Amino acid sequence: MRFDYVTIFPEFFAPLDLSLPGKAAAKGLVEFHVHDLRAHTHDRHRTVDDTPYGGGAGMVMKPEPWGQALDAVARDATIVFTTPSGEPFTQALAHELSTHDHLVLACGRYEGIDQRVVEHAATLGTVREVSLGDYVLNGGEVAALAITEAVVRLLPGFMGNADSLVEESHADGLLEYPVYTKPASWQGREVPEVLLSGDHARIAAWRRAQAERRTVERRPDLLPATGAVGALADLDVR
Ligand code: 6GU
Repeated sequence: MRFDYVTIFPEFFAPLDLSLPGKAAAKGLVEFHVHDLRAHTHDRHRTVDDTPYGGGAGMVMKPEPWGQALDAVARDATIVFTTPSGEPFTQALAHELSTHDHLVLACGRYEGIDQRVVEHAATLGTVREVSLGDYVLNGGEVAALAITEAVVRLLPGFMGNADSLVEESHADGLLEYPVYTKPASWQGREVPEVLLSGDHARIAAWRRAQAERRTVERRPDLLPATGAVGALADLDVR
């Protein structure tokens, strides 16, 4: 799988050499290529932005450098524009993107990119406008790194242990249950007794109830309208 990044801050992508993406690259599972948008400007000041038509605050990224940059790297790719106005980035979208062999991450800054760039990109490849969540970042670079990490860890052959992919937060639509390791007693705080019991059925029921409780408390929006959340009623976890 190949990732291309178009950005005015190529230095933001130094972490791709580290940690998880770095290991995937070392294994030959992925390639990362970072491109400076300003390489596609032609004026002395290497201008990438201008004032918005119709007025208003802030600056808009100009179409010409973007058009040239995408023409150079994005043919037949899936082109992801990172923007707070995009569709939410989810684990489902990470899975989908992980099946594509060429992603181009187009990182907007300022108030956004001239919308005609998105239309042009759709003539080159498949476009997604994607947001990390309901808050505003100064630019899409950090979002592009987050998307990269979520996608790369799903690539076949990357994770050592397939179970750790299945048994994680959101894989079953619930938040993850709390986890513990040794020692069994730490600073007067005890690991829940059930986890030391060796009773695998009781442990599974306790974990399910804990996951449901967390989801009810923190992310009720993830719960199905009815049903599916039953273990809470059976166990005294509150
Ligand atoms: Cl993808 N970009 C920016 N600039 N802000 C965001 C975001 C993306 N997702 C959440 N906030």
